[in-house]
Amino acid sequence: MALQASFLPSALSPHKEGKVGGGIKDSAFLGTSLSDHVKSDLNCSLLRCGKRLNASVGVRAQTAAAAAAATASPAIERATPEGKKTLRKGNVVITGASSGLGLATAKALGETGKWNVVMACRDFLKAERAAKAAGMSEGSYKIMHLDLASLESVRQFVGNFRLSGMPLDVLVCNAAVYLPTAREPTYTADGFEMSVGINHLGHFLLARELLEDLKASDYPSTRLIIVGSITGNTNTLAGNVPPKANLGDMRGLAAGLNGVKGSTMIDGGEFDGAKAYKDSKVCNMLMMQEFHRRYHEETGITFASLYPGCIATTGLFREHIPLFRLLFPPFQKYITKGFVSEDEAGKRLAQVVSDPSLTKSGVYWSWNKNSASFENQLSEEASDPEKARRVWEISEKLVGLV
Ligand code: LMG
Ligand code: NDP
Ligand code: PMR
Repeated sequence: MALQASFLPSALSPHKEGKVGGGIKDSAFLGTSLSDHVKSDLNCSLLRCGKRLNASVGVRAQTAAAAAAATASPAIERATPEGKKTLRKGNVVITGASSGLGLATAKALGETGKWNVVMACRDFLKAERAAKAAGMSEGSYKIMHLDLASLESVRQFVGNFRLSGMPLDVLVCNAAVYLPTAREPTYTADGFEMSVGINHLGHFLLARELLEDLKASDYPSTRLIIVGSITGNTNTLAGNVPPKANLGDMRGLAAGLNGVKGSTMIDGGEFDGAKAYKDSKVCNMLMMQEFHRRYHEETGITFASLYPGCIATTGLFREHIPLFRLLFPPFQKYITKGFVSEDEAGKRLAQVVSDPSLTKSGVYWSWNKNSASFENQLSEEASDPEKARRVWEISEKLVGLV
């Protein structure tokens, strides 16, 4: 409820009347104005909102009455075909926002004054300190506990988020671990190998559960974003540095990734932490496409993944040997020139969350040297529809959805 108290003033702030076009233009991010194409997309979204209202009220009914009253009535106003101006801030959940890319994105979105950021983190205190140290303003964020290494925690997070009464407009699946030096596998609470368990399976359950909430949102553009990576794409030089990603026939995944009945690796091979991470990123990119195929048309939700650039200074490399951590940033800065700062990467992800020109669904975004976004090509494996379907179907069994 504290969440609500801190976010309500902006949610209920008075609105100006205006045409849809004007309103949308005002909400453009980073000064980007709208193309006609996007305007018409957004108009469609607004109309769709009307259709979604019943569902919205259904979800809201699970929450406290006061919360429902606070959020439902402006939603009705927004849904009018005349197209009233957006009244409230957007609500975005970012997993793993206690450091690196997630934190930088939370800060970038919070600073626009247009977003309430829910930082979904496993370490509450660390997240609070990180938000303060980054200079995030008090009213712009709320920390909620989420440990992706436990499916129970994922379900609890979903329940707590719903109790808060906030609509969900954008979900960003960003958290990850990278365990390149581990000799033996470690496991999540549910017995899955840790990297795939956290990076893919935890997010898969979270995204599947929160899809209902995204569907119920009346926000003009709803999005589900998953952070992918170049290292999972074998059509690039970086993706060819061994060990390479490869899901094989997924026999290890199908057997539960627990090392009891089968392997801890998706492809059934020997444990390799660096490969497990890259495989998990392939799953992330496949998952986004499968969501797109199954739900984009019906829901209008934008499903996208991205490679934000090589953010060589983040906590992702905390488990790597000290020499690597020392040399990796200059290597990326001066040799590959793939380096990007945490701030810059945060702005990129923030664009994918809120820029009206990045509403296309089913896209894997990357940025060129001038920091301009473009639709990138995924590797053959990371864009294989049959693999996407199999990852989806096996994963829903593993996380108990079927
Ligand atoms: C693995 O080793 C381990 O097996 C695994 O357990 C895990 O730890 C994993 O990724 C972590 O590493 C892989 C091995 C790769 O990595 C290394 O040991 C290399 C360490 C190098 C560290 C890199 C950063 C430091 C670089 C130092 C440079 C000094 C910079 C100083 C800068 C100062 C500037 C002032 O093995 C290799 O490295 C072998 C090299 C493999 C190169 C792969 C290239 C393949 C190219 C294939 C081409 C394919 C073509 C694709 C075409 C695409 C076209 C679009
Ligand atoms: P960081 O390690 O800085 O951030 C990862 C975040 O994930 C941290 O906040 C961490 O929490 C959180 N996290 C880890 N495990 C869990 C868990 N079980 N439950 C909840 N949260 C968890 O790394 P980056 O910022 O670099 O990584 C962010 C994303 O960017 C990842 O998806 C990564 O794959 C991707 N990426 C990164 C690249 C890079 O060059 N750095 C390149 C391409 C993609 P805590 O703070 O508590 O440890
Ligand atoms: Mg890689 C050519 C460009 C390029 C880019 C953009 C990256 C990104 N890397 C590139 C090249 C190379 N790397 C080359 C030529 C080598 C051999 C020296 C190399 C090595 C290397 C290692 C050992 N690179 C790495 C590692 C890691 O441990 C990182 C990793 O694979 O984590 C899974 C990594 C990365 N290189 C990148 C990026 C973005 C990473 C971070 C991984 C990620 O988040 O996906």
